[in-house]
Parts: sequence; structure tokens; C-alpha cells
Amino acid sequence: MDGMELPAIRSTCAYCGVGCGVLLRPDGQGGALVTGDPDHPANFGRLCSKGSALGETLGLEGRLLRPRIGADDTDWDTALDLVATRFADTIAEHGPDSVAFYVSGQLLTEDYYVANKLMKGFIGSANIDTNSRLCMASTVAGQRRAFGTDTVPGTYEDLEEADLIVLVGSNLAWCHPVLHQRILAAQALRPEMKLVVVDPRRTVSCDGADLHLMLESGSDVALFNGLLNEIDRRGAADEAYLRHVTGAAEAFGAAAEADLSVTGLAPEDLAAFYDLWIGTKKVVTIFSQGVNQSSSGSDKVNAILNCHLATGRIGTPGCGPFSVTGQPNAMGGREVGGLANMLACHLDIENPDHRGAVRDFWSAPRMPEAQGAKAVEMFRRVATGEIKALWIIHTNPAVSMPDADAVRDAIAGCDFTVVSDVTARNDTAQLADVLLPAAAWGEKDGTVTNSDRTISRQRAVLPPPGEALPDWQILAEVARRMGWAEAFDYSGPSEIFREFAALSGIAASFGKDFDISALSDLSDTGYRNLAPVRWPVSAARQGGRFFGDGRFFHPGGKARMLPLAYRPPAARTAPRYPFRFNTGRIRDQWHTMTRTALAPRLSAHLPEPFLEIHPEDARRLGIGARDLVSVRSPQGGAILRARITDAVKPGDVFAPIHWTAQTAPSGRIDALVPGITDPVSGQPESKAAVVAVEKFDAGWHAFAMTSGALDLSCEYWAVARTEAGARAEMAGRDAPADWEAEARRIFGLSGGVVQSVEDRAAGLTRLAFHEGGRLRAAIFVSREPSALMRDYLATLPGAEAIDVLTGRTPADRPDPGPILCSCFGVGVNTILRAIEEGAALTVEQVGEVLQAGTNCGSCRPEIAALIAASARREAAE
Ligand SMILES: Nc1nc2c(c(=O)[nH]1)N[C@H]1C(S)=C(S)[C@@H](COP(=O)(O)OP(=O)(O)OC[C@H]3O[C@@H](n4cnc5c(=O)[nH]c(N)nc54)[C@H](O)[C@@H]3O)O[C@H]1N2
Ligand SMILES: Nc1nc2c(c(=O)[nH]1)N[C@H]1C(S)=C(S)[C@@H](COP(=O)(O)OP(=O)(O)OC[C@H]3O[C@@H](n4cnc5c(=O)[nH]c(N)nc54)[C@H](O)[C@@H]3O)O[C@H]1N2
Ligand code: SF4
Ligand SMILES: [Mo]
Repeated sequence: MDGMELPAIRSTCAYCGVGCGVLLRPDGQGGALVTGDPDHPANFGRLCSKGSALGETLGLEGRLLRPRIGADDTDWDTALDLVATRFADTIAEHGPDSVAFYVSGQLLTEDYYVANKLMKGFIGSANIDTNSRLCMASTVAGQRRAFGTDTVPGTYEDLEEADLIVLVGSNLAWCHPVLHQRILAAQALRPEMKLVVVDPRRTVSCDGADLHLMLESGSDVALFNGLLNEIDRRGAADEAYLRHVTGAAEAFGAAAEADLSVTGLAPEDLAAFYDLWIGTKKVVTIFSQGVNQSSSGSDKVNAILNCHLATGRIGTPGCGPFSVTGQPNAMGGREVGGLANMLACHLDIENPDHRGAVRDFWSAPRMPEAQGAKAVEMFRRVATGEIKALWIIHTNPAVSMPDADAVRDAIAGCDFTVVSDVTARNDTAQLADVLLPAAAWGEKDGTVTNSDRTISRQRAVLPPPGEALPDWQILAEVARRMGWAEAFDYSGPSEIFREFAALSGIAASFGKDFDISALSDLSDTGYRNLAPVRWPVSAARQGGRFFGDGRFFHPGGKARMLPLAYRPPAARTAPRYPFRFNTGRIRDQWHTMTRTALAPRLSAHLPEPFLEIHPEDARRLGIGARDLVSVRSPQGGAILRARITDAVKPGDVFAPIHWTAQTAPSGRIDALVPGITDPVSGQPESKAAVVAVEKFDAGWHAFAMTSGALDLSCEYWAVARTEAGARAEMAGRDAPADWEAEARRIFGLSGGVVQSVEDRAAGLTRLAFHEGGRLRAAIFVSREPSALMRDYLATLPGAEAIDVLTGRTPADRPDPGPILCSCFGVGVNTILRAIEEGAALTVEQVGEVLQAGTNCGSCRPEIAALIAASARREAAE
């Protein structure tokens, strides 16, 4: 590859907490080629579909280039002066707790450190919280309760060395694909390695698993209490290790009371799981949002930790509980104390000695003595007017917070809202009084910490466009203008990092484990060249695992097992709201899509918001394939496409979280989720709302594709980027009187040649617009949802005039179907044909024949599932 001659710059992926290393080669045209870094210890060169497509998301489309006040562009001085003045005036009049920052686990450590220092040390309030409250808070609380510190004990190597991996509430194949691939690769070498999935829903992570426990939503505490009880009953506890643990007797006692019927699992499945877990020495239990996002999230975490502590399976090779982090710097944010209930470097806000030490170190004028408002409470205080000035940085709460309509209204009603983002095209930015342009991934420098405590550099390869500035600099500029010039007089991220590292040394003197003090005298060059390094990094120790030695961080040095009791999800199903509403992620989109939606190939996999519903429920409710459904909860409503599947249990429904007012306004699913939280962690129960589902009675449905833009305004629409332009699904109750006029409005077309097919009685209208001999746009309207070859049609805009209105592919061009392999654009139908014609019988052969699955490999579990389904069909025939 000739790209090899260009100097490659090492950085870290913008997305998930796996923290894959990437090589960036600027293409000289404002973009860069992105490949996996073969030397990075997280991924050794692998990338998933999202990481592989990073290069396609570096364009300037939609970027916010200048500060704005209201709708008007302004200069930095005016914007920063306004922010500083409004915050200072509000604090002077109403006290420090009348202002708040809501930040993000995607901020770099240096940005995060500065935000936290400004709020906790200088403004003097603890009202800084982060979207990590929606993500990792229950794990933080659970680990602190068990270990006396928020520390992941193990390393990624443990996932390869384990003989049993248990995934609890984790769709690892889609959400941490490179870790999933590392596990599958290890399993290929050691087929005796077993995989168990604990999830109320069947996901692609279940493919190839030895056991899938489709438990009742929220019943994990009962499941793991049952395991703890078996450990005790069978004498499988590690008595020697239990010398390092307190509370075991109480925990065993509570576990003995567990009622396992609430899990809904068959006794033989429970027995199989308990036999496997107890009978395998090297067990890693990986857990994620199915555990954390629950009103009993902290207890779920401790139920898992109890079992590992009781058996001493922690902190040794191939053993341990393993919380996989979501965002690229979820871990770094916890280290800098970005949550409202922590201080920097794992120090405790309520501890006067800790507070005093941080105050002295910062020369801070004032420090809060108590915790600040956690996310859900923070937005409630915004709604009541207690919080009057709010700064939102690097997150999109109008979409991602529970009770999202109320949160959106609270932000809109706040006296003064500042938003720092890279785009104005997000739901939250559109509510800002002041909008500040931030430098994006690829344009800024700093560090992130991944799931296994590895600190890696993100590096800039492109100049920030327009007037965009890195987040730390925007924060420091405001701090200086508020009168704290000296404390925020940073020359760059390396200076911030050194200060942070020095503070960790002070924390270590209080016996804290987060110690990177050996990096406190790193030179600028050393920072520039910093290679990935796992903390701690101190004179005393470097990296490694925690707790294998039985040394914990509670006073007295012991771990704690907790007596736990199952509590059902807080919202109860009832005749009005009979369904349990589960939510989560899809493979190729990242959260509110502000970056991933820019890459056409990432939208081709699942281009529309949907609701998974069991065939029995669908039949009972008269919902057919491709129908739209209206979903309602006591909080709000949504309209989604039905996907009828037995991947969910009867009575459960599932929807992905990614759609927004920009991409599908009726698909904002957090409008349905109540702001109910775990009493210990404050984390919302995002996976167990209750809803009613009915068929959405549309008078018309339409599919459209265009090489231009779309102006959509009907009751249901969802738009996705394509290579050719864009595609959209639409539906409404009353059809427009004149479809051609409406189509011209939607496509922004006045001229062009129109071709049409119309059958009024059947409610069918098809219109194609051609310009200069090429297809510009087309719309297919029908009364019922139609079976069109959408994935083929979406490729046509811009092509020489052809007859598109049949909605079918020409005989010589079979419909590829929805794109499964986004790297090579290979569709489901193409793969199925290869399987059914016998051209490919294994995932490897599909790769040989079609290339599918041979680059990032993120689609390999789905290809395997297609092969398995086809084999099942053949067996049945
Ligand atoms: N493609 C992609 N990857 C991502 C992200 C993304 O947006 N897109 N986001 C990143 C972030 S920030 C995060 S936090 C992670 C999240 O990663 P995951 O936690 O793996 O993802 P989710 O899909 O939110 O939820 C995981 C599973 O929890 C299950 N679940 C629901 N309720 C329960 C329950 O009561 N018990 C159990 N045991 N399981 C339950 C759901 O059915 C779902 O399959 O992903 C990261 N990676
Ligand atoms: N129902 C339900 N709700 C959920 C979840 C769920 O599973 N179910 N998951 C929750 C979880 S785990 C998470 S992590 C959240 C995620 O939810 P959010 O954090 O709200 O989602 P993102 O889309 O990642 O928002 C990031 C924003 O930062 C902007 N941005 C990108 N780069 C930069 C930068 O360099 N600087 C600045 N200042 N801005 C930048 C992006 O344009 C985008 O607007 O959602 C939570 N909400
Ligand atoms: S697994 Fe994918 S999204 Fe996560 S860091 Fe690696 S390449 Fe990025
Ligand atoms: Mo997250």
C-alpha cells in the first residue's frame, strides 16, 4: 500500500471503552486514512466496523465552526465574556449551587480534569455530573462498596485466559466488538473455553454460546444470589481467600433466602450454569448496561462481585469480575473525579482530609463539602429553576437522558444554557443560548483510559476547522475570565496531565490506588510520545492486576461481601402498560449518531428505528411485518417499525437508542423512559420502563431516495445517509392531496422530468424525478407498508435514467438485501444465496467467496447466525 510511505500517527479510537489503537495517515485533503494499530495492547491491529469507518466521518459537514449567541455567529471574546459573566453573576446572586456542568465520558482526561477543577475547586460546588451517571455509576458504587475503591481488577489478557466467560447484560459482539473477537480467537485455539450469556433478549453475542439464560428483566440479583448459595452449599468457597473479606456469613445468609423463580429460568438451566461456574476455576464475568442501568444496578454489581470474592476468583490470570466501560474515557472520567459524588484521583468529597489536600494542591478558594446533584436530579433542579445556569459539554441529554421530553423542556426553560459541541445539528445544541465550537477527534490531543486501565494518547492529525478550540481550552478561558487566571494558565494538555499525575501522588499518600505519579515529570516530548500504559504507574508499581493479593482499600484492608435481596424493576407492568421496554445499541451506530450517521456504510445495516416484539404479541395486536407501531409510556410516546422476532420474550419489547429529532423525531426512545434511579448509584433504570404497544394506523406509507436533501414533516419519518445521497421512510395519517407537489417540496425540486405510476383506488403513487438524464429522486407511496428492494433503490439516485418505478431490481442485478458487511457492502441476500447454493458453508468460506467478514469482522457473528439458520431450515425440510 503506498499509504505506508506517509508518516502514520498513533491515536486511539473515538468510540468505545475497548480503547483500540489506530494509525492515522492524513490524506492531504482534510481527511485521513484510519487503520488498526498492530502494536496497541487493546486491539493488536483489529478494528470493528465503526472504527474502520472513522476516516469517513472526518469531513466538515455539519460542523460548528464559530461561537454562536442565539442564532447569530459571534467571536470568541464576546461568547466567552458572556459565559463568564452570566455564571459569575448567577453565583454571586444565588450561590455556587445555582450553576451546574453536565459533561461526558467522551471528554479527554485533560478536558475533564479542568472542568472538575473549575467546578469543585473554584466555583465551589459539586454540581458537575456526567453521562457516565447513565452508564457506569452502578459499577462505581458496587466496586466501591466491595473493594473500597472503583477499580477494575483484571486485564484484557484475562478474557483470553479464562476457561469460562459469562456475559451479563452485555451485547459484547456489537458493543465491544474487538474484545468479542479476542475471546472468539482464544476460543478457536482452546475450544474447551465456554461462553454463557445472561440476557433477557437473544443477541448476536449468544451465537456460539454454550448457554443463554434468557432471564426475566431485572432478576440478576436472584440469579447470582442463587449461585452464591450453591457456592456455599457445595463447600466451593475459598476459605483462605475469605480471610481478606468481611460480611461473607451475612451474604451467604441472604443468598440462602433467594427465590429463584423470579428469574423465570428452568431449574435445569440454572443447574447447568451453577455447575459450570462452580466447576471452572478460571471464570471471568463480564458485565455492562443490563447490569448497571437498573434500579437495583449497584446490587446487581455486588451480587456478581460476591461470587468472585467468595471463591477468590479475582485478580489472578483468567479470573475476575470485569466491568467493560462504554465510552472511550468512561474510566478516565472516574479517575479525575468527574462524578458529582467524587473528588479527583479516587479521593472522597466528604472526607475533610482529602478535601483539604486537594484544596491546598489547587490553591482553591473554596471546596464543596457534600455531593452535588446527580444527572437525573440535576435536570430536575434545572426544571424547577434551582439551577439557573447550565453548561453541557460533549453530550446530548435532550436525547439520551430518561424522561427526555421533560429534560428537553427543562434545558429550553433554563435561564442560561451553554453547549460545547462539534455540531449545531443535535437536539441539545439547538436549545443553547450560547453554542461553543469544540475541536473534534483527530483535531485534539490528550489521553483516555480504557476498560483495563490502559492510558492511551489521542493525537491530533488535522487542524481544528474554523475557530473550533479544544474543550480544555474553552473551559480554561472561561475560568480565567471568572478571575482564576493563574490556576488555569495551562500551556497545553501535557501541563494539565502533569498536574493531574502529581495530584494522584498525593492521593496515593492517603492510600489510594489510582497513582500515576511517575508520569508527573513527563516532558512535553515524553507526553507527545507516551505509549499505552496501564495504571498504576508509580515508583512502587506499574500495571498488573488488583486484589489477587487480598489487599483492598476499605479501612482495615479487607473486601466486603454484601447481603443482597432481589428487587423487581421499579416500574410495574399493568393492564394499561403491559410490556417491559428494554433498550440498547446496534452494531454500527454510536449513541445519538452525530458522527456515525455521516458514514453511509454505517447506516446501511439498520437504517430505521425499530421495536423488537415477539410473534405471539404481534399476532394478538394485529401487527404485521413492517408495520409501524405506536409505543406509549406514562412519560411519552414513540412510533417505531415493528421487527417481529422471538429474540425477545413474550411481554418484552426492545428498541435501540440512537435516533433523534435530526434522524427520526418519533424515534427518541428516552421520551418513554422514566427518571427512576438506583438509590445507591443514582443511575437511571434505562432498560425496564413499561409501555403499551399498538399498531400505528397510518393512512399512507412511503419510501424515498434522493441525491439531495430531504425536508420531512410527517408523523413518522426516518432518514439515513447513503452513498448516493439519502433515503427515508415516511408515514402519516392523512395523505397530501397532491403527491407531486408534496414530493417536490420534500426534495426541494422545482424543475426536472417527472415519471409516475398511479393507482388511486389502491392508494399507490410512485414518482421519479430526473434531471439532465439522471435520476434525482423518487418516492414510493402505498397504503400498507410495501416490500420494495430498498437497498437496491437507495443506490440509484445519480444514475443514468432507468425505470425505477417497478421498485424491483433488473433480472441481472439481484437485490443484495440489507447490508450486513459494512466494510465491503455485502447484503444479507447475497450471503444467503451463497450459503443456499452451497458456495459457502462456513464463515471463512463466505469470506473467501464474497469478502464479507474479512476486514473488521464485526459481522462474523451475524454471518454465523445465517449459516446456522440455514442449516436448521435444511434439517427441518
Ligand atoms: N455499536 C455501539 N457500541 C457501543 C456503543 C454504541 O452506542 N454503539 N456505546 C458504548 C457505550 S457508552 C456503552 S455504555 C456500551 C454498552 O454496551 P452493552 O451494555 O453491551 O449494550 P446495551 O445494548 O446497552 O445493553 C446490553 C444488553 O443488556 C440487556 N439487558 C436488558 N435488561 C437486562 C437485565 O435485566 N439483565 C441482564 N442480564 N441483561 C439485560 C439488553 O437486552 C442488551 O442486550 O456500548 C459501547 N459500545
Ligand atoms: N434508554 C436508554 N438511554 C440511554 C442508554 C441506554 O442504554 N438506554 N445509554 C446511556 C449511556 S450508557 C450513555 S453513555 C449515553 C450516551 O448519550 P450521549 O452522551 O448524550 O450521546 P452522544 O451521541 O455520544 O453525545 C455526544 C455529543 O458530543 C458531541 N461531540 C463529539 N465530539 C466532541 C468534542 O470533541 N467536544 C465536544 N464538546 N463535543 C463533542 C457530539 O456531537 C454529540 O452531540 O446514553 C445513555 N442513554
Ligand atoms: S471496538 Fe470498535 S468502537 Fe471500540 S474502540 Fe475498538 S474500533 Fe473503536
Ligand atoms: Mo455508556
